[in-house]
Amino acid sequence: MRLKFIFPFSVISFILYSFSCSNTNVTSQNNSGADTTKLPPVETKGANTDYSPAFAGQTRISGVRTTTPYNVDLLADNLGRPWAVIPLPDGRLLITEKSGFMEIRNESGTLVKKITGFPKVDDGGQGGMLDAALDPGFTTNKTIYWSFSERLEKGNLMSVAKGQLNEATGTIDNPVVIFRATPALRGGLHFGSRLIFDKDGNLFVSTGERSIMEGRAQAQLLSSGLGKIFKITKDGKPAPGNPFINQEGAIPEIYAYGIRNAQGLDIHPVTGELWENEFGPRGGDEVNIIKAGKNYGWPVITYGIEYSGGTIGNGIQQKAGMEQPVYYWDPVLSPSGMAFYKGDAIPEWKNNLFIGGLSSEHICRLVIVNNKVVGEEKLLTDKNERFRDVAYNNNMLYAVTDGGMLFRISKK
Ligand SMILES: [Ca+2]
Repeated sequence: MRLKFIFPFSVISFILYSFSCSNTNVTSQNNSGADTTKLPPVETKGANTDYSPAFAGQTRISGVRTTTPYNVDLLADNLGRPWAVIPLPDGRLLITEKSGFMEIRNESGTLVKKITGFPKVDDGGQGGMLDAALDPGFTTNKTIYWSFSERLEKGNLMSVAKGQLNEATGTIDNPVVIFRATPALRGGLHFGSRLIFDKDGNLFVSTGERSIMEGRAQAQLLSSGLGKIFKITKDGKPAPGNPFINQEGAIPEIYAYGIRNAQGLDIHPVTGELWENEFGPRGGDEVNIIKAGKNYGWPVITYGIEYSGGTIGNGIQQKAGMEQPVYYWDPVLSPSGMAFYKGDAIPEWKNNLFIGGLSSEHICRLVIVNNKVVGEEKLLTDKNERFRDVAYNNNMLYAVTDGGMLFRISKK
């Protein structure tokens, strides 16, 4: 019975693949044979809009169901307000806390060390200590990078800092701010932010447009650091080859623009491309593949509407020169941190994307074939938690929630 379903899907995928791609590096992208039984879309609520997707499968794709048995273990329920979970090379976990510190927890979730001494964070609203990333040479140099909302004289903004993790003293040594997403505005919303290193040792940084109208318009301006994806060196300088590095008036750290509030970043394990998710307004949460110099459309095009119900701008969803999301939700996912599952233990999960859902209170699993979403599943819906971040390590997923919980998901 199973072959009957798998066979046609695989053949169609192969044919599509053969026509669409000559790069042999992409051939091993997972085809998730176990997921070919198509279920109804997992989204059953009415949409906010009658907007039409730009292509079939851009929203409300068929549902899928994981068949490999897996465990969900609650490792801790005594975190404060965790914002990110980052696996360390030895399997322990570095967890950022919104109020301005970090923790090291062991693989069982027990607190090993609280880390303090960071520059002061402005933790009102959505601000605070946000994401962290380990230097590629962390094992020897102990250097970490983190993003946070920082209060300056004229307002606040998203900043990136680095320092050395000193576990013995429980402090961060030599903390220094290396980048600021200017201008500072007064507000407590849409700071982003996630950090991830590329294969060359440069750091991708996401930020938001601060929600207020003054910031929203700046998402389209290359002279503003709001609503952007940046690519910087370990010293916070523009990464070599950045798309606007020689353009007068442009901030040279900008890698892509037209972003609303980018809450998730990860690099696809097969294609090496940067994937991003961002909060839409009311409807229109998005997943994008971020490419150098591209405009992701906010606030000119969007599948969402104002929270008050009105259209945004001219109420258009597509425009030449602006990128379409790979996938979007209407009414809502409320996406946060995300990770690709890079292991083999749960075979149908290989190279799937797992996104923390905040108001939707689940982890969203997206099956992806040739850069298109082909299946969606809701996981951990019984926890009634806002999932703030999802991380992958060693065939397992870790997730932290606004309720202070740390979960591990692994093959049974
Ligand atoms: Ca967009």
